[in-house]
Amino acid sequence: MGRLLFAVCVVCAWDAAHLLGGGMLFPRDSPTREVKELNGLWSFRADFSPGRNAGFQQAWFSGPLRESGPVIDMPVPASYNDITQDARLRDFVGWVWYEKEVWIAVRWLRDGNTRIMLRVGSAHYYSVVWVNGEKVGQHEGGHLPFEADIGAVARKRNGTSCRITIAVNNTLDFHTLPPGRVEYLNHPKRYPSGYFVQSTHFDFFNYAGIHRSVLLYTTPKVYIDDITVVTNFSDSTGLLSYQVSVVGSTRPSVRVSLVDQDEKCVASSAGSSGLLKIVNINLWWPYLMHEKPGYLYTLEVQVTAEAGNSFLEDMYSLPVGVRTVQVTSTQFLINNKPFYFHGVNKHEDSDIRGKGLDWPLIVKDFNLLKWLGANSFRTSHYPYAEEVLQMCDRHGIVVIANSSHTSILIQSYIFENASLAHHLVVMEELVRRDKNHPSVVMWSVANEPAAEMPPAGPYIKTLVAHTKLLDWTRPVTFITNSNFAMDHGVPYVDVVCLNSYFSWYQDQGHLEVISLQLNEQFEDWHGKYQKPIIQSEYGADAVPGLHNDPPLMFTEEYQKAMLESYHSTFDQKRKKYLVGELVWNFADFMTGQSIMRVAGNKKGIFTRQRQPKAGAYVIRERYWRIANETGVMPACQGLGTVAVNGRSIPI
Ligand code: BDP
Repeated sequence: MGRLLFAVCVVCAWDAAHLLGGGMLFPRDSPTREVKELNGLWSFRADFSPGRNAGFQQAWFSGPLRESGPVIDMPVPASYNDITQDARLRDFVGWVWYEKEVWIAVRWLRDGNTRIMLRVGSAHYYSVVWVNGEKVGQHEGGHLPFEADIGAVARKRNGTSCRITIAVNNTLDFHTLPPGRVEYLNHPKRYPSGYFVQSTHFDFFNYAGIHRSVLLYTTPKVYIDDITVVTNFSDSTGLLSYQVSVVGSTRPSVRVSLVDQDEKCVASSAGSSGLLKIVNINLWWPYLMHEKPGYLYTLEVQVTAEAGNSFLEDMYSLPVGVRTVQVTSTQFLINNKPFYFHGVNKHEDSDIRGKGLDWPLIVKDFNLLKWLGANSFRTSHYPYAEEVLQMCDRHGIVVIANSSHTSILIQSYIFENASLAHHLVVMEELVRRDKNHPSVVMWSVANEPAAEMPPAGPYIKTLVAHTKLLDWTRPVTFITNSNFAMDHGVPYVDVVCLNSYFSWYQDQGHLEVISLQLNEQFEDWHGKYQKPIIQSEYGADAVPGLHNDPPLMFTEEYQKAMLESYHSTFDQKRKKYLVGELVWNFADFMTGQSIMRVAGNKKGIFTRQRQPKAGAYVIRERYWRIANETGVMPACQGLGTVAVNGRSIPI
């Protein structure tokens, strides 16, 4: 084991208790809860010591960070990599340290019946958290939230500010998700002593740091820990079964009411589980499938309980949508109607911020999705911010939710039990966090998991079975590369998702082979498995502004021509069993440096700055045409039309 990774494992061994037991309900204000954002500038230092563990040896958490060495300003949320001019920080591997001094309201501290929670939306990859020098917890894995109850520690210092220290390590090994490896290059004439590099076997930059919001929030001591809703309908009656889990009292009294968008209570019930019936239901529909897409009700949950001499009350409001999802051998059904995914694959990625949550970017991306006529996306290659899924719920954008597993690492190590154990935890965290989003219609347990290797079969089988146990209401899949052997793992999924790059990685420059090869791909896979298929990736790099006619690889013309060649075969197969097409990729994104990439992956139909390339207009024209053809979209939604390539396109 490399020395660097050893530093991570020593920390793990200190305290086996992980931060996350519950706490997957998104923190919201309510009459009984308060939320305080800790975003903004934090103090920051990367531990450049040779073993990367000076911070632990010298206990940097025990006093203000500025006293143990120099600090710089670091914005949160953001990846730290592109914030400075220092290439060493951009490419840093190991522990970085964040710190912020915050005030906690006296009313929070004085009320012993108030829980004070510290929540990190996500930090990549391994995090340890201290408050006033006391360790409050740790968490493995980026892209998912974790939290700690800091009430007891904060109350020890009533009346003074509170110092929050978070150490984050981005090292990836065979058993992390995604996997990677640290290579030590021991050649004294060629590399400095102790030289190592982090190899990653996935195609995006290993951005690191605190990527999503850090919050303090309160709940009463008796609190709503989790809510699960499952929905159905019969004719015009909606059915919503709910389950509320309460912590802190064995005999809580639970009341729920469902409120519509006119603020009318349409159903209510008492008890920690039950079934609500909603007459004249407004179903949740995808964008472009109904004139009112994304209809949400609010499930208001109220809990009261006696705790000692006190009477405690907690309230939480959960947005819910009523819809069903089903799969047949040839169709993907939403509310019993065939749904065709005409969408994109995305990345959480942008200039300067890296993978940091950024509201202007999120809203811009949703405007671009609508401009394209896209009704769906895949959260390639990891769980996205909760804020993004909330937008999807509200706008009716359908989501395939991915775990953080992606690798083209052809090594059986990544299928060992240690990887599987962590992968199962990630699926639990993911399903628990995202199960109530109507926009999420399918889980994907992995992306291109070297499916031609025999250990992949049982590994995928276990993951799919486990995910179905966690949530029986949604189909489960994994994303496979159509070039790899077919059998491992695929028999267990509900929908076959295929990535293929004909005339790009094979038959380079030969656009003329696409329709033959794509046809063969579809017929083989459907013939063998009799399951609906989604073309989950296809695309070509296009350097923006690079032109050649007739098309040459890397020009905008080539990307456009390649997309068009795929589309003609899609049109034949979508009459049969093809249920979706997701272009790779929505926008250009940063990757590690290699001769395969020109300052990042350029398969975006938009640039990294979200400007359309020629391919974006091809997709836009196609998606609006498909939406109009389904006949369910009311003409143009009254938004008007725009001329594209001499044609009138609705927006
Ligand atoms: C696919 C991978 C994706 C890559 C893409 C590409 O799933 O992560 O970015 O290839 O090479 O196989 O552009």
